[in-house]
Amino acid sequence: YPQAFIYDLDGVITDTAEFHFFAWKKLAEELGIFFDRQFNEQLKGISRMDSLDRILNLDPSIPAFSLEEKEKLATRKNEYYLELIEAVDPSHILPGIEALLIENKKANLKVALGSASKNAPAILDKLGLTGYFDYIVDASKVKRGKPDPETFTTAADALGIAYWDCIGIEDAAAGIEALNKAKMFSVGVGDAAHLPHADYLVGNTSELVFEKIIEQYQKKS
Ligand code: G16
Ligand code: MG
Repeated sequence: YPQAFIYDLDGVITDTAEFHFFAWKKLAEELGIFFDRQFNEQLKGISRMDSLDRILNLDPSIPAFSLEEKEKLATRKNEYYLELIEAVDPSHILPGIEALLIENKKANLKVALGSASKNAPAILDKLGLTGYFDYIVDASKVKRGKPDPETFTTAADALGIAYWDCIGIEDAAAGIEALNKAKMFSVGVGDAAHLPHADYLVGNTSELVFEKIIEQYQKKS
């Protein structure tokens, strides 16, 4: 039987992925760089600086920025992002998520957050979900972001739970890769084209049903 559930934040607990997209798009357009939703899939779960690098790489004619300039650009994106998330409240919790958290607690399982976002603790607070979490991993706690497994192994280590006793839920390819590398059971939210390596895949968060996830986990182990 599993011992812990580790949740990704953006795209799993709430749809801040959409706000990241708008904030990056605004910054990119100011630099004369244009990108679409398909490219945006590559930014999901990726750290702020790595996301900026990927966007700047889209246009070979963009001059090389110094680290200081890049930090300014990343800060500007975060300012746009903070404006957009100001309105986040409990109505922004994705369907099925709070019910799943309640089931986790009923089953006496540990619950952790494994997010690449520096804003993760503030967003959990705005959603009113902080009380469910035994441990929160955000960008400040890890050296190597997803797809490196460190985000998830840091959470399991803090909880004192073996990696194979953990179930992780992710909407990003980089996150599924991180979970698989950590030898955790990976639950993907999205479509098979983006998340071909998930151990168990659901189309959206309302399909995240506790018993079904446990059943799939037990089939694999
Ligand atoms: C999230 C998003 C990424 C974002 C990253 C860093 O990760 O998916 O798009 O770039 O956090 O966010 P911030 O700029 O707030 O530090 P996750 O892991 O919660 O999906
Ligand atoms: Mg995500």
